[in-house]
Amino acid sequence: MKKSLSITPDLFAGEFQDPWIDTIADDAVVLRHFALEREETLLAAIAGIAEKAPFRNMRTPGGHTMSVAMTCCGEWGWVTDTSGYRYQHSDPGSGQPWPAMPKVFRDLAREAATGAGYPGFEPDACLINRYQPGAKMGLHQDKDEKDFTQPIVSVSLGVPATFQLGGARRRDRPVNTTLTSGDVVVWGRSARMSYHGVLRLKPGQHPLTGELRYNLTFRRAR
Ligand code: MD3
Ligand code: FE
Repeated sequence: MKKSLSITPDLFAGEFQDPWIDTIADDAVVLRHFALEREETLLAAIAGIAEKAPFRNMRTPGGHTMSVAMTCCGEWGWVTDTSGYRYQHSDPGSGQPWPAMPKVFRDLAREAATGAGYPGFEPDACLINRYQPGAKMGLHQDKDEKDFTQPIVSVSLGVPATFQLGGARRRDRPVNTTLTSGDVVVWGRSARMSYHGVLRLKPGQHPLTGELRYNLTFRRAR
């Protein structure tokens, strides 16, 4: 198609930014599309990890089975069973150490943390959550880590989800934000202990994950 003049790019020059930053609360930012160019690489790495440490629906201390399936990589993996929540070196399913954290994971977590104002973040734990349609995560705090001055980095892949961010108290009214594939959330300091959760995953399709959503959560456990 021939165009005599192309004014649109000039009109909008400098106005489209990809990625861009949304602040969702004090000390909590979403780096929109930050991981978009790494989606396929990240998903291939998840598949490799799941071959060695399959996704499982773990039990909570209260005796429920989580609707989100999980696996881990890195030095420490987060697990739950009827005796409680904890970090451990080995996969309870196999007794084997968790698979190593791939360089693409480590690099992404460090770059995102740096971009959000936390240079030098070196995660020693990566929890990989897998949501099927209908899966959800109720409001909770991440408090099984040792050093709450360390930030947390979370990467969304696949079908979009509604993320709820509350405050320091469970009763603080949460604000909702949609996290789409490639979005990276970084939170620390005053937001580190905020309640948060994920609403029931709505049926959807993503070209690379089908009906599924994955979330990588990078933390410093020890
Ligand atoms: C907290 N996973 O595994 S954390 C978890 O989508 C967990 O699977 C979520 O919560 C998931 O423990 C992603 C996302 C998040 C984002 C912003 C926050 C947690 C936050 C801001 C403040 C506090
Ligand atoms: Fe959490």
